[in-house]
Amino acid sequence: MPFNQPPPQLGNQYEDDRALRSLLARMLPGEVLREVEPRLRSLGALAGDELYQQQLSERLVEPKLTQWDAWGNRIDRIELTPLWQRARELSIEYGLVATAYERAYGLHSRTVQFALVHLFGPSTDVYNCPLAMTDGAAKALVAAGNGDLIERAVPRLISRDPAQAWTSGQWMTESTGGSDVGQAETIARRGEHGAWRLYGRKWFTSAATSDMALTLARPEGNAAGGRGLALFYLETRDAEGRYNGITIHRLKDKLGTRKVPTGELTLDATQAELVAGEDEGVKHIAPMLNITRLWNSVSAVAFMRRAVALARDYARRRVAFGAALAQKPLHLDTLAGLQAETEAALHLTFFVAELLGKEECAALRPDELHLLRALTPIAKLTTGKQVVSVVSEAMECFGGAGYVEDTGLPQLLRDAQVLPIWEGTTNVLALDFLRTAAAAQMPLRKLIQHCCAAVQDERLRRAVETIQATAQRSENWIGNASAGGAEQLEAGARRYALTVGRTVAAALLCRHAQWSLQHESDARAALACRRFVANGIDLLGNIDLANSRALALDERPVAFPGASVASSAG
Ligand code: MFK
Repeated sequence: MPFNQPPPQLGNQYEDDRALRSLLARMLPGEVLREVEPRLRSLGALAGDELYQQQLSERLVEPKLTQWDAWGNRIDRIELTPLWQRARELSIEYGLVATAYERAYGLHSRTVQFALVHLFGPSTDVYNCPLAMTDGAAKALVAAGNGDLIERAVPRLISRDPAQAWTSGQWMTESTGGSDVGQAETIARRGEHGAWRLYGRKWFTSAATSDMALTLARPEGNAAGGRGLALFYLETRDAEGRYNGITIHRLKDKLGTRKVPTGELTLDATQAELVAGEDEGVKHIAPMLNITRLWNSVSAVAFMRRAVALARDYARRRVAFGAALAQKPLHLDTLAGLQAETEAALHLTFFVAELLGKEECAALRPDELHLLRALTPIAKLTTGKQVVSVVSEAMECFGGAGYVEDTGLPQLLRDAQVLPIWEGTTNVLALDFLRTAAAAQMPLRKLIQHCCAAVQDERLRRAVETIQATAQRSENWIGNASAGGAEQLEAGARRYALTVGRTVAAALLCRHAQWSLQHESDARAALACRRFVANGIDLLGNIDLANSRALALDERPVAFPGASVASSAG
């Protein structure tokens, strides 16, 4: 018999996730946890078995766009993969969007929702994408206070009835770009009886199969830029099922998220309704962006968790150089670093989810509101960077097998790679964080102090000292950079934002570690905290824009000062 390597296997993805279960045990009141655990357990079982197997067996199946029928009629029919069809049913049954709006668990509803999403995501081929936008659309419509649209669309977006439930698209990106949305070229014209019609090309529409979409367009005569755009609501089909002036040209040929039917489409006299006034569209769509950004963070954590679960299982099975990988010191050190990154990301993300849940129950203090605004982009950009590096490293834990398509492992890396890109790239979000940094500085300082003060265990003292020192360095940096001018501030924004993200994540993990030592007699979160801090949380370094320009553009530097060459961060 030739030697065959054993494939990795997954167990119940709730029961096996010690870090998630410990977090929920601290965050949720006992009666809430008791009520939701059967659902978490059953979704965890599906995710680790049936859905995962279906995912592997459908590896090569992709959504299909058929533009014409046999008789020459333009139909633009998109067929979803079978797993996506199953994911739709399950998302409705498990209330992956509904849970947040039903508020059955009061201010803990978001925590419960995102625990479900965390289990569901990695086994459903990025069906999180339409769910995130559906949640975001409900949030934006409610925030805009448009009674008609709230009545018409929100009950469908949050429905638990498959016959009623809708998903929404978020159609922002045009060929002018996905970041500087203010350049959008879609025009809105008011027709007879004051009805609006849209004309333009949307270049990256996920997912093109949605029942409705929120989109940006410029009412004719409005000023250029983001403020001249208005936020519109449209339904993709009329009562007879015909497209509402929408032509789908093709599905995007993407590196990953290949099961997501992302379309390029044209709007031609598409009927639409204003959501909230005739301008300030970017501002009105921001509540949607903040929700999708949090979904992005949860998806990043979930992908990390999946990659580590597979690599851990494999380490116990795979024998090389005379022993299982799980016995090899260097392999253990590698896996430990990945687990620590995953746990820190989990605590950062679910802290934001907890703040959101409180905000929706009017239970947030004003300083926490600033935290929610600031930590939403911070969690997204921090976890977006972590997930690519963790999943890539986890692939390496399989050696060549991790690089082979029919193991299903490469898809994980390709899908993870979208997370730092869509919903605001790392740099765009770092700049978004800067908008909020002044108001958030004091609340962030208080949060870190509060977390550190909760830690009494001596074994965590050095980690706490590093967290406090890094937080102080960040404050010094932003103070100096603000005084140094706009260019200096912008040049360091990414390093600053990532340092804040990693510092807050470490502080939250440390606080949880103390709780877990006391209430669960479990030192694993403490080990994760120490390891995460040792992985490095300070990415500030010295920033010298002139040197960066010389390096970035490969030009001879005007000067070659010593200090910036000694920069400590990469
Ligand atoms: C698993 C999860 C999956 C999710 C799947 C989704 C798939 C969809 C694929 C996509 O659509 S990807 C494209 C996503 N595009 C983005 O995320 C846009 C990225 N760019 C930004 O976020 C820019 O910062 C932004 C477009 C918002 C900048 O535009 P502007 O026109 O320069 O806006 P400006 O002037 O900075 O802000 C206008 C107002 O909005 C300001 O308020 P005020 O008028 O009161 O000053 C801002 O404070 C406010 N604002 C902007 N961003 C905000 C916000 N308010 C709250 N939260 C925010 N995030």
